[in-house]
Amino acid sequence: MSAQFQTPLGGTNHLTAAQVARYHANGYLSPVPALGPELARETLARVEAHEAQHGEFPSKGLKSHLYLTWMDRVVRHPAILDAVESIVGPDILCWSSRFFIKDPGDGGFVSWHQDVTYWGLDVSENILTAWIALSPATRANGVMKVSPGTHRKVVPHREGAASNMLLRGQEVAVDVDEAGAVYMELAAGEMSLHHGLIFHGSDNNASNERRVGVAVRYMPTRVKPLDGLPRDSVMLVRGTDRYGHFDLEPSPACDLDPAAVELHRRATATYAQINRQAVAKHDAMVAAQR
Ligand SMILES: O=C(O)CCC(=O)C(=O)O
Repeated sequence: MSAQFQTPLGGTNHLTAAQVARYHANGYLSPVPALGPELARETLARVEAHEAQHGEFPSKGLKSHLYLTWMDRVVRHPAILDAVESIVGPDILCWSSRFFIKDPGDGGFVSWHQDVTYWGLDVSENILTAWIALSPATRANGVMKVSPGTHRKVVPHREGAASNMLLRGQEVAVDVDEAGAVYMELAAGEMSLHHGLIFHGSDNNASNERRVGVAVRYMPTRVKPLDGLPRDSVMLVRGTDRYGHFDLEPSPACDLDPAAVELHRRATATYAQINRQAVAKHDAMVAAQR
């Protein structure tokens, strides 16, 4: 718990029972207060300063919280963790994080997909993403869309088109109710929460502004990795890990600390192997459901 943390509204950022019920019924909840406008602005400035100095983030900034203190602060932010705790309980792991940056005219889009199918984790578990807007996320700049209620079962995926921003370009191989899609517009500093199995994606950025968001993946400590995969690592961001299913990652001592950079290199290389092997397991899971 974070008794000392005050949201801009005062108090903590835990969800109400009605919000939690809505999340479970629909598979998402949006908008939810997160970093607030000032910290969002400051974090965006740090993202852009980092890009100016080092170029594009490797692997879309996967797990940059392992070597950047200001991203560690984002994934551990009490307002975010309060809301996440309302859904996953008090013992919380950050499994991963990554940037989703769309520049005007870059053509980047995200096809409809389910997240957890490629992560090597037990898909029946309560695994969610907090998608945090560092700049406003609008219909014009390619805000994230969800298909409500699609979080109850795993569906087959195929690997999709080139300007797809996903690591494997994957997309669901079933029809999606586009007309029923909900576009989760956010102000900078707000977030949406989405279930690991909900169908979601986003259109290209047709505006003149950059859309910058960071997706942080959280889960309870009890979640098990699928059998037979390389051992994965995660960060304990709240509570206690009584299970030991994963190696625990430390916070970086300083930005680009060499030990943290090396840990990040190893963690992302392990994830690349898990991701490849999880595809076959996903196909088996879908077949078992039929
Ligand atoms: O940022 C987007 O447009 C899509 C994000 C996404 O697919 C995710 O968070 O899993």
